Amino acid sequence: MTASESIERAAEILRSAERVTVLTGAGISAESGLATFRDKEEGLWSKYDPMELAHIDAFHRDPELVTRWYHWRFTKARDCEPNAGHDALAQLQAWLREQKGELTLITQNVDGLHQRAGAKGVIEIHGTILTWRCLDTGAHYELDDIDFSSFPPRSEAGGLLRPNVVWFGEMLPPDALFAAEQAVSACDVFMSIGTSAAVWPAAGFIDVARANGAATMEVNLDPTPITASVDVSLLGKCGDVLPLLLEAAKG
Ligand code: BV8
Repeated sequence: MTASESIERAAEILRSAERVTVLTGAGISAESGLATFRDKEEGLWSKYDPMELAHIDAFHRDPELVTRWYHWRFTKARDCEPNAGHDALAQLQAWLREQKGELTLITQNVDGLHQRAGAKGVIEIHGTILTWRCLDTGAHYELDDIDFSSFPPRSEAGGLLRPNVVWFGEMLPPDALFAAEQAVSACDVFMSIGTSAAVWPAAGFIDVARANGAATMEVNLDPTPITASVDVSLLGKCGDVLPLLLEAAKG
């Protein structure tokens, strides 16, 4: 299939969809200027592997390094803007709702950009970088309420503060995982967008959707382990492909 035939095929599937479930990864935030996990971070962090730093063991081993990394990441997330890919997904969700359908957006990203683009009911299965919590009291803090003059930051109770993200080696938040599994099991279309489809349990969502009869699609810059098995593969940048798909679906 040519690229435009693939877009039309995907649009045709979306036009007849009632329940669409989308899983996004770091690739959809790349055009906002946020490095993905598999691209090398630029500058100071180029010598660290994100897959190593985003681990509960790394935090216990070196809380200063890990909290500096997350401070650096959230300042970039706060200073950047949602891109055309985030905007198109939020508009697709609104359009499907007008057609009496629904789109559930599950994200592995912790940057909050889907919400800033207007997406509703976003399921953050790997948490968020935009709030932190005290290991001693469990109290949650907004970024502006945290003293980052020293690392690792501490609460006024003196406890260590950590970001509310899910690290490798940690369980996913039960409520988010349950909501995601519900959406994956009940959808008639499953879209994997901007993710290398390599991190579990999110990487298994497409298998559950397919087993329940959903049509499957992928939007990604590069091929991934699921590219060969989806019904429609759209290779390209989210910021280019998703607006085209939205326009084609709306006819
Ligand atoms: C758990 C938050 C129970 C923090 C993250 C089963 C089998 C094997 C291993 C496991 C398994 N079950 C559990 C595991 C262990 C582990 C895991 O999956 N390991 C992997 C590496 C094999 N999983 C866990 O630990 C999970 N917990 O299951 O609890 C348990 C516990 C212990 C042991 C067993 C069970 C917790 C996982 C969550 C970790 N937290 N993030 C933070 O953000 O700092 S993961 C983090 O990495 C992201 O959230 C994301 O999930 C992942 C990176 O993936 P992507 O988002 O896809 O990003 P990536 O860079 O890889 O790819 C980007 C893609 O975009 C590329 O394909 C690229 O081509 C494309 N792209 C780039 N630019 C664009 C683009 N596409 C379109 N347009 C563009 N412009």
